[in-house]
Amino acid sequence: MSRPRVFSGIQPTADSFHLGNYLGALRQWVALQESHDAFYCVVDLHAITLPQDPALLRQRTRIAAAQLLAIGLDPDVSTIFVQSHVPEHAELAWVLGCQTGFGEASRMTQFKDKSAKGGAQQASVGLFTYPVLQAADILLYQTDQVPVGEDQRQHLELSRDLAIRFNHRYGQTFTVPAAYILGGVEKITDLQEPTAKMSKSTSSPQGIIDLLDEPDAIRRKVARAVTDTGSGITEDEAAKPGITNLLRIYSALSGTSIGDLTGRYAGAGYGTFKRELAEVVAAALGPIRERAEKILADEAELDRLLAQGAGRASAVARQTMAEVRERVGFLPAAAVAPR
Ligand code: ATP
Ligand code: LTN
Repeated sequence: MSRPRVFSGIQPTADSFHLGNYLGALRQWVALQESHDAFYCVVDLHAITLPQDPALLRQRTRIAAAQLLAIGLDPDVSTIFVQSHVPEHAELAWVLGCQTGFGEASRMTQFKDKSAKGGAQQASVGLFTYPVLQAADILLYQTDQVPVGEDQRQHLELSRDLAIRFNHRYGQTFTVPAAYILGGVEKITDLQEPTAKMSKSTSSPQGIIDLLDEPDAIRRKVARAVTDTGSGITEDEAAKPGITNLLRIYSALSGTSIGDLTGRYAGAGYGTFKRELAEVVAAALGPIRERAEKILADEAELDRLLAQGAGRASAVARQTMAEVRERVGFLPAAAVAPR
């Protein structure tokens, strides 16, 4: 029996992924490649929905891909590629956009949040249709499951609705994807503002631990993490959001349960706990940073691996798109006659 297919994507919009991305999503991508036929995509088309710098985008696309490899995704096992290398994403997004209601797209909460930040009138049409492009990503590959965080549930629902609608209007064409909401995955919060999620667009640099941070930066950030009044290292999201977040990070990276950690640190001060946590984080991220640096030092090899991924992705995407063209009624282009 063939393995179920998973597809997921991540935007190349920062100089490094952060601990929230890693524990909330990317680490599960690695686990899934063993049991699934996995497609993982650096979604650079999505990254231009907000104002951006071209040289930076190119650089961040390579950095994103290098980190995917550095965390343990195997390019011979998973298909790892860059979205813009497979033009069918944009092509299918157009067709799906024509099946999407204006009101339906207007209800997407991520658009409301992101457009509100810059003033709704400044937001691009691309930001508005972002979830339609995401649906195209997923449906192109006849995806069974989409591993994403809870924040992406609404976009997943739209992808499902579009698949069902298209199949109904034009005949069975797309697999209807299921959300694979990552269970047991904690939301990692901002070290400086422990009630807000750790986020590359809203957290301050001191609030984020980057996957590519040097050990000294990690030690400094953990040492300065906001803790709660009083003492005691216990899990209590409402009363002790700071310590609770640090406990979750410690547990996720060490594999020790929170119960065992609170037992071990009963009576210990915040200082001791943070010093030991910093070493756990530094030890977990060090090898990832070193591998990413090595991969980035050989751009030609990285680009070759991405071309290999794009080749594999294209083979599937072309097939789906050929079917879509026929279903929709586009006239096949005659082969160009030799001169
Ligand atoms: P932004 O806040 O700028 O939108 P982000 O930092 O939240 O960006 P995304 O690119 O939106 O990062 O997220 C990539 C993946 O990482 C998503 O699947 C998301 O669910 C997950 N993720 C992001 N932040 C966290 C977090 N703080 N805790 C757990 N998972 C997270
Ligand atoms: N919107 C997603 C990134 C993303 C994605 C996808 C995730 C783009 N295309 C397809 C899963 C499947 C995010 O912000 N995390």
